[in-house]
Amino acid sequence: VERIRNQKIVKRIIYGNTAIRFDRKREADGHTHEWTLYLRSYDQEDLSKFIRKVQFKLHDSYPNPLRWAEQPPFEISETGWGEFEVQIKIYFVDVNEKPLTAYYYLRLFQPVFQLANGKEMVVAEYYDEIIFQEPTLIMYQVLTDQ
Ligand code: SLL
Repeated sequence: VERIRNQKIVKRIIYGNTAIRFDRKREADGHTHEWTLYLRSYDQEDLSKFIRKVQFKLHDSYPNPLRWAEQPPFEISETGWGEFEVQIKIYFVDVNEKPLTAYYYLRLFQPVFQLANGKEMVVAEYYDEIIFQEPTLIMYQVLTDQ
């Protein structure tokens, strides 16, 4: 595989989640919140230029804990009652670039923000950087728009 020597390209990303509480706990399964978990660019870039798909591994209490997002927005929505650690695996456009694994703690209760309509929403986010050290030629091209 051809790689570009002495090149390092950094992409700034955010992973996070929003959550909204139900009016009352759902009797059937005890769920209390609807949430959305996402990966996005810190710089409003189109991540699909270099990311092929994102795998979110949820808590084992979920049926089919492996969830996929194959195009932007790279996000999934679910309901639940508890907070837990999510494994986020990022696959790149060039399969020769090894997938990247990140960990994120999904939050349902804090921090709470007041919406304009008087409702409350939890928004939790984490900043990170993807560093491409000596990227493959294909990755270099898509990362630099060439
Ligand atoms: C942990 N905090 O990290 C604990 C458990 C479990 C979250 C969190 C619902 C799953 C379902 C749900 O919210 N699970 O009913 O399908 O180990």
